[in-house]
Amino acid sequence: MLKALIFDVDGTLADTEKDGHRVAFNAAFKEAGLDWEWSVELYDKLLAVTGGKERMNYYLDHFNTEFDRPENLQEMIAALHNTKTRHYTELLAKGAIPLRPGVKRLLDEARAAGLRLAIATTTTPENVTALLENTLGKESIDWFEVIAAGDIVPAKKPAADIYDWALKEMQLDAADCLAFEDSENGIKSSQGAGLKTIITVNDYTLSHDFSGAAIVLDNLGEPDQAFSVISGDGYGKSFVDLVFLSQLHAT
Ligand code: XBP
Ligand code: MG
Repeated sequence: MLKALIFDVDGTLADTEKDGHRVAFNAAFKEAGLDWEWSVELYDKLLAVTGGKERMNYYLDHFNTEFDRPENLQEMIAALHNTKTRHYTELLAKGAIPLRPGVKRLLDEARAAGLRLAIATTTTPENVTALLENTLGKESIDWFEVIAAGDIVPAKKPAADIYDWALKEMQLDAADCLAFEDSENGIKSSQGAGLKTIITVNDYTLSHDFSGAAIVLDNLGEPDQAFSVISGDGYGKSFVDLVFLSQLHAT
């Protein structure tokens, strides 16, 4: 029986990477007097690694090997990450990033039907709160029974740990839930936890491998704005609602 929906945040609830996280990283680098600049193209490559601190390390290891590393590199990265979080949450407070099509409608429908809701993301908890507050209002934080985020588990996506953690907190079997993701690292994580997964792609994840997804869509769709099916059976539907999710879940 379908009892709960578990959502990724970045790329799934909102298109946060290109105009949100990337911009905030660059602002943090500038503020620290660094000449690091993450272009849209470079950021595509850096998205291979989830988590902001992990992404900065990956950048230095593979794209800026000539950087003269200080002895306390991890402290420096942690400080940069704090500054980045400040810039990111400020961007969200300005309303810079809207929710993706169908997200609010589906959350409303799920709540009205008594489905349980959770979040499983690699992003920092403050970022989740800021996104929810600035798009759905302060009270929306409480719509989610569990917000599994950031460093709560040591191994970030593609490891299954964050989904395993959320399922354990909710005392639910993976078979009674559906996950919503936008990326290859995301679906590896959700499928690793045994979750059937619905994918909504974005510009950065269009070419990812989504083998095994319940369905791959361009977005969740709205009654007046049909989704496009990229792969899978859309059952003749034009937007994702609970009837459609029940069909996907049962198949
Ligand atoms: C999201 C991420 C995050 C954000 C930055 O991955 O990779 O790292 O880019 O967040 P997913 P922090 O959507 O698969 O969870 O800087 O707060 O770590
Ligand atoms: Mg994502």
